[in-house]
Amino acid sequence: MAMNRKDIEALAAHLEAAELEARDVTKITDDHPQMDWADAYDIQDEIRRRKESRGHRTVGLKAGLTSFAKMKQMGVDTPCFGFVSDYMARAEGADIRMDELIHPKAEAEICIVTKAPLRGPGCHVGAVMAAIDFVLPAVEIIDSRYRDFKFDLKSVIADNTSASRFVVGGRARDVESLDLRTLGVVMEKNGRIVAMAAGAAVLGHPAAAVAMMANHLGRRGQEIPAGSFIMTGGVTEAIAVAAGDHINVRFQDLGSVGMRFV
Ligand code: OOG
Ligand code: MG
Repeated sequence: MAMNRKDIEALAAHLEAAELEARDVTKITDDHPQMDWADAYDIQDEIRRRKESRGHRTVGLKAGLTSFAKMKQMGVDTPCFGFVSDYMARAEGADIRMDELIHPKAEAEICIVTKAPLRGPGCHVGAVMAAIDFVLPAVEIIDSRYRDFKFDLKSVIADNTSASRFVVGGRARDVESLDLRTLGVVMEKNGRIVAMAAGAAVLGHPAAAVAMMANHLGRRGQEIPAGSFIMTGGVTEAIAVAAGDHINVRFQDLGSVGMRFV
């Protein structure tokens, strides 16, 4: 840890205010170049503590930058992990208000819900598969608090991996009836296909993102509890949206997830 508790708390307050007031800020490593990985996750944990202390529930975990398309788009080479809160959830088909957001982008995500706890180190795809209760599709709306959506990995981790809104839709399926690697995803904006991929785009297998998350949390003395909703990361690059846009994502065997931006 390179930063003291006071700086961690101040940066968490700074980034959370930017989120809640929908305004951008400069990336925090510009002013705090000494910040290390533990500091970045400590800032994120402090944002989570702040939200929970105001009564918001943490309703899911997310892996980010797990597909090559996303890593390439954002210029990073390592996945990151964050969380989503109750107030970020929107219903399938909902209107998503642009005036609450800065510069949102939509991404298609294969999600799982666990039925057993997962704890690293040593968590692997097999252990994750055994712990999956069911699989379901979602669209995540990310909204980096950083100017022009430009950041480095430490800054985006501190900013809770750009978490902003998410929509779970489609239908839940048993993992036994799916091949998560070949599961096709077609993303449409205003009726036109804008991106497509298969589940293997996520670290070769979406369950690998969950194993990586369990190993990451294990290093911080935490685990993935049973009953966790987990987004495994965008399968394609994220797509910028504006008021009036409609996003619809078709997931093979899992139905579709749509929303409109207003
Ligand atoms: C970081 C969050 C990435 C994903 O699914 O890759 C993410 C970002 O790109 O702003 O949620
Ligand atoms: Mg995501």
